[in-house]
Amino acid sequence: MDTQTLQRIGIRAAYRAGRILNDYFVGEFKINKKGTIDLVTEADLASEKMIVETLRETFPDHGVLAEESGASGDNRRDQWIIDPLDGTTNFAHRLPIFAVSIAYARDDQVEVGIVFHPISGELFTAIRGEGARLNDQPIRVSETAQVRDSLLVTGFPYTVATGDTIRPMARFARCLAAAQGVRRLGSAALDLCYVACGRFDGFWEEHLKPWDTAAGMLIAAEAGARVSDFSNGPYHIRHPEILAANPHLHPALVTLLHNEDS
Ligand code: 2AM
Ligand code: CA
Ligand code: CA
Ligand code: CA
Repeated sequence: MDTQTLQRIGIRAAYRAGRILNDYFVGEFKINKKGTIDLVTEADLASEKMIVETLRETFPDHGVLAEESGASGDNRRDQWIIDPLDGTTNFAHRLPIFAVSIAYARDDQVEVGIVFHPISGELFTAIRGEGARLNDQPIRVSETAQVRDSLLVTGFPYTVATGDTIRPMARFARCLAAAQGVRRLGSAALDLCYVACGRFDGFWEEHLKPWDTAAGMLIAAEAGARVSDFSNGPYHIRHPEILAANPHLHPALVTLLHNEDS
């Protein structure tokens, strides 16, 4: 199966899901709790169903790893990694910062990444080795070279409610003190895409899942970002830490994040 076809069908699924999310966003939807602060809405479920059905029309034998339904199909060679609604907390509060994230991985290597922000119509795509695009135009990371001039973005780990707060907060404080500014949008997929197109200069977060980062990290990497863990080790979608930044800033951000006492 050629990557163009994989991308085309993935985009079809993202557009169909995006239409569903936009409709729910201005209408009524039920919200359920998966944990104390972890939400799932009817929109997450409807979006995921549409994505999986659309992919299965063309790729009935491919495996699926999706946030709400987990892993299905025993094909690990060809796998779709899906977040049907990245930014559910925003969505539930009617804050228009959420996305659909769809990645195709072969033998656990992400080959195609698609992130769609249905409110704006912005579609971010990448094919491994072929660069990244926003609405079909090539995109690049920023050229910002000094941390002092950089706008960074992060997410707070959800373990903050129950577990380790000291180290994540120390990292946050160090970056906040060093940067021009730090933002917290609530959608890891969009954070990575906004690094890819240079709106942000760097992004870090921990405790993310494969469906949060699979598409966005390929888009960022193909736009020229360096993607690693906090100690400049290799990043993989099952790794708990991710740092993505333009190559000028990446070493300085590793120093800020990977501090002796963190
Ligand atoms: P979600 O909206 O798809 O759940 C924001 O920091 C990132 O963390 C988002 O990508 C968000 O994805 C994810 N996230 C939100 N709530 C979470 C939770 N309770 N546990 C783990 N990840 C969560
Ligand atoms: Ca997510
Ligand atoms: Ca989600
Ligand atoms: Ca979720």
